Amino acid sequence: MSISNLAPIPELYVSYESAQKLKVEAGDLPSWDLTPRQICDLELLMNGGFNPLKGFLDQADYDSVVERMRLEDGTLWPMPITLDVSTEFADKIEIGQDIALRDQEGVILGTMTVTSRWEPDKHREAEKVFGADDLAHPAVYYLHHTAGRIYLGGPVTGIQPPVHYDFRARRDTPNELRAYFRKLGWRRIVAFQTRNPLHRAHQELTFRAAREAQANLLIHPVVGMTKPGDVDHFTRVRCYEAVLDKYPQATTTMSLLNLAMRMAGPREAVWHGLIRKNHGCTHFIVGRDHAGPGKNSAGEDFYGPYDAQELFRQHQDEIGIEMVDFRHMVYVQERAQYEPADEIEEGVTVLNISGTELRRRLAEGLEIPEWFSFPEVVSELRKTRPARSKQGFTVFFTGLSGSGKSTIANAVMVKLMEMGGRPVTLLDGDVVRKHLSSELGFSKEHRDINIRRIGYVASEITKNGGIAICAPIAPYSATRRGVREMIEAYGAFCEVHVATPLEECEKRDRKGLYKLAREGKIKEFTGISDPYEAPETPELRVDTTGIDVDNCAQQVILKLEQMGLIAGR
Ligand code: PPS
Repeated sequence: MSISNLAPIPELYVSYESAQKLKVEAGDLPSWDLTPRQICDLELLMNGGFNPLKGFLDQADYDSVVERMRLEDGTLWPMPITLDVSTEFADKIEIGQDIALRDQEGVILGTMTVTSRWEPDKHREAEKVFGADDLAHPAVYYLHHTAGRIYLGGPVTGIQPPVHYDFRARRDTPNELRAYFRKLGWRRIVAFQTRNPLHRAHQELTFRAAREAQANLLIHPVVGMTKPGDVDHFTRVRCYEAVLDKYPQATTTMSLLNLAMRMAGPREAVWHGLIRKNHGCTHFIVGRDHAGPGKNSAGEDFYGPYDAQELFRQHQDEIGIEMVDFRHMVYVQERAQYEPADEIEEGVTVLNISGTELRRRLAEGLEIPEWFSFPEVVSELRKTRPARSKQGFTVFFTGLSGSGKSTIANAVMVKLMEMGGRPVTLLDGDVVRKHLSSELGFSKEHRDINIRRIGYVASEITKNGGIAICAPIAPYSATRRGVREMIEAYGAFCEVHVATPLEECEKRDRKGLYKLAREGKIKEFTGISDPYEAPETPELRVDTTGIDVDNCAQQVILKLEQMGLIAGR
């Protein structure tokens, strides 16, 4: 079992000539614009990374995968790979019809014969696949708020792989890796999956794994989609490249995997194993809390730290790849080396820096010791994650019309400009509606588009090191959360709920709109005839009743200082 035969595995691509013909014919088919996650899935379906799948799951396979981690024919497969679409699109599709699958520029990557169309029970999918129907789980959030309502399934015909302009030479299909291993005479290969930069503990772990398995090492980082908030893959790949020369060149290689992770812990580990088996590996490293999604909404871990190892062990023979399991690695000061936590005797000094602590040190510009990471890695990380007081950020005010959002936002803007150092942009509700969203009304759909536009602009400002101050009503929690995620990929997000009660806003009625709303002359008016979902855990809540603007603005500034966004004097 532990020797790889490295014969090519089946792909879903047709020949070059057929692809040219098919591309022209597919131009007339109903076409679906793939989401970023679907593009990742399709690439691995087409190149054999998801072998034995031949397309997006049909309903029978989906039900079976959700319920028992197996395709209908009994083959082990833990993750539903589904083509989620809008109801509108699904309504136009007949069973048996072919559809074109296009990337975001409109290039046709493949076609799919639709053999199945259904509305999934997403609550069941969340419970069974991710272990809880809890929106704190990124994949559950995605399922309910990003994925389309209807799933289509059927076999895929591959025309061409998605184009990547970045790190081209570092990306390999399963068959390219198999050919490479064959060429070098590698027959035992241990794969290391990662979505984080490599620090010294990871290096030790991979060295040990290669020794234990007497195998060559494949560093196989995920560059498709990882957990929201992770270090971006450009930075990570630069970090990997910086440490690669610390590995023996003759026995180690690195390849990038365009996988969209789901953070499904145990099920994800089994899935990762199958994917590595397809890439020609014989061994797979599973450490502590593999593909863990973090804490649930009750503040507890979704999965136990070694649940993934447990599930992998149960299915190891079927996966066809051997697990190299590791306990948590920690640094033993007396011996100046990393060792598995469970092998260390009492009385020695154990050092460890958690992911959260590392982020804190980077955010605050504090020292990161040499025993923890490589100077090259730390310097790359510092370039993309400058200290918080030098990063861009967004202050997002939300509250009823007339609650005082704009007034406080203006005061905060002026104070920040007085401090200097970073450019400040105010995206006020009224101003945005004039310049960015003039065609939009106040239906839920239009409000959401409006807020997402604001979020997009704010995220660009944040990414480029500026300060964005937003002050829309933003009445819906899910949309605000989406904006938060967009921004937190680049910098801090400070949500300020301007919680002035409705009665007070109505009493002020600065623009006379409440009166008109009460008279029914303005429809869908927030607080009167349209909902406002108050934030449950904003960074700050202020009520302007009986408090002057300056005081409220001061509270915001203090909050920003406390969050480390404004450097103290
Ligand atoms: S939203 O829900 O976030 O998209 O709203 P926003 O872009 O902030 O726009 C709110 C301003 O538009 C005026 N206005 C209304 N508000 C709420 N409901 C209805 N139906 C409506 N119609 C017009 C109102 O002046 C809001 O401004 P503010 O500054 O919040 O008072």
